[in-house]
Amino acid sequence: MDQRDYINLEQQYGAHNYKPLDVVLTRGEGVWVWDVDGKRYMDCLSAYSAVNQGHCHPKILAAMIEQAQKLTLTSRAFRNDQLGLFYRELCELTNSHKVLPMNSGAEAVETVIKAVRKWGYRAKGIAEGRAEIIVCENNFHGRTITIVGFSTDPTSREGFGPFTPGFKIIPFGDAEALENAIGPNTVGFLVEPIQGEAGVVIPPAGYLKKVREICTRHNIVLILDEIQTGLGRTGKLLAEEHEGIEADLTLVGKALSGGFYPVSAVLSNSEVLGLLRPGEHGSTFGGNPLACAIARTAIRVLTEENLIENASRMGSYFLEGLKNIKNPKIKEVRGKGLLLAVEFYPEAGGARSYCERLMQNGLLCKETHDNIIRFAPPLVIDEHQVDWALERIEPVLCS
Ligand code: IF1
Repeated sequence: MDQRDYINLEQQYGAHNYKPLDVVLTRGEGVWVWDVDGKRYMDCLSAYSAVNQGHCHPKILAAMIEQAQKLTLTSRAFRNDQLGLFYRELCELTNSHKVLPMNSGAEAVETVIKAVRKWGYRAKGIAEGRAEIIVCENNFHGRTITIVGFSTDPTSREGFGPFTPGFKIIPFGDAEALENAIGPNTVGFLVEPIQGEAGVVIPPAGYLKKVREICTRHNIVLILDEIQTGLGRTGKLLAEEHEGIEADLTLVGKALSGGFYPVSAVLSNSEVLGLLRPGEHGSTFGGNPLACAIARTAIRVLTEENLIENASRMGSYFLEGLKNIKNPKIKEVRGKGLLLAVEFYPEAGGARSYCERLMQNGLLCKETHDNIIRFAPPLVIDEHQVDWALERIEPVLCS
């Protein structure tokens, strides 16, 4: 079979809920992926920051194989010898007190919505059924009905109603808007430290610090969705560290498994998770021994291989190189660590066409919101590879 045959199979039998680039990948290693014709590309998306450790990291693979030959799934009806170790290692890494393990990022978000509502009723004394959670415009927290119900992106929500009540939407980056939106039934504020899907939107300096103070003063649970920004992507273990704050609840996923398995978690620095009682929440695969063994190695690789510090250094180097590309069609180049974006003016004709041409030059990138290209390679990237990328990005972005 050739590329077209694979594409035709997807077109014929698959729902068309994506519009992928027409590249059929068959192998990945580090920052590189290869298509079925043997052409090599640099992955500048990292599966939306799920392969921060690089494709098919050998240590995580070895951990997966070893565990898969022993025990993969017990359900939480019984205990297993990986879960407690995963809890301890993740809590020590993130300075958390409690963990609730799930599978997808959206499940972690749904979990935190349930937990913070329960906290509102049991600890804050809010009337049952009246809890309110504040979110931001242009948020992306997943694709479930509850989550898209508080999205401001028409593509994410049109045609999927009716939606879950109990959410209030405010502008991102505006701490005063948060202060003004808080009411007697507000239980939490859910926000991405940097809005990924919105196009790597970085809030004004000091925003998260102000948000932390406001939530503390009003006894509101601060929930940071670090599913994309966390685990080294922005040059810190968690993006909250850029502002020196600690969320009450933090969501992680994606790179928590290094791209080998769906693993997500709610991390708690407060009493909130302690309010959940047996039988009130769970999932078949949540906290399974295979997921835990994989995640334990995935987080160990981040620290043992200094990937967080590398993301900071290589991110600054990559950002500087992108900023040196001069083209009047470019509106802004921005980023934090290895979460970078180039935004074009609308008259440039749309970011998709640039992604198509970048693919011809050996780079796989993804446009977001029409005029923005995200550059987010695996955190293992080295200086030569950044140079390799910039040499191929420059002629395309200058055209
Ligand atoms: C798709 C976007 C990125 C996330 C944040 C929760 C989740 C995500 C900050 C949910 C997931 C993924 C979903 C994936 C593409 C990708 C994405 F384009 F959709 F918006 F990264 F920006 N919080 N983001 O970024 O985690 O349930 O997917 O494990 O839907 O195609 P999930």
